[in-house]
Amino acid sequence: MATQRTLSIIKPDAVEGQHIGEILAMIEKAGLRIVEMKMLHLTKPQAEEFYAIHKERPFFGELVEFMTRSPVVVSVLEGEDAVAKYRQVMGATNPAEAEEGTIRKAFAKDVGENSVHGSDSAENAAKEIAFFFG
Ligand code: 3AN
Repeated sequence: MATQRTLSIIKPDAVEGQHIGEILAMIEKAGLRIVEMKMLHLTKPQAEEFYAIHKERPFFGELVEFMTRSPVVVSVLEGEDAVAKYRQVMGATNPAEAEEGTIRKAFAKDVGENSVHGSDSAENAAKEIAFFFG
């Protein structure tokens, strides 16, 4: 498997809980390199565009509200098989199902406020990296 890039977002719940440092440490310990990073406060139109794929889902309004509640930390991670590796470090979408040692097991409250986002494919990673870093 070649070197890949993926997009990570540390979401408002984790920023509010002051877990940025611990989450970045977990990412680096997993062998992923942080190659770009910034903190920003998403606007409603930005959050709606980023999550456009979920537009028809019943939780869309709640998701946009949550993602615009506080700043987020967006980063590009690089490494062998980075997309799958970061999904592993994140843990399951529902933190109740997340494995011990994962970010969501450690910090996430529920399926809505689940602390981190990671791209789900190399194709989406390229789109999401372009969305935030041009
Ligand atoms: P993942 O973030 O693990 O890729 P997705 O793509 O299914 O999971 O969901 C995207 C985001 O939408 C989740 N991170 C979560 O914040 C939100 N979400 C997913 N399912 C629900 C739900 N049932 N209720 C509220 N928010 C949800």
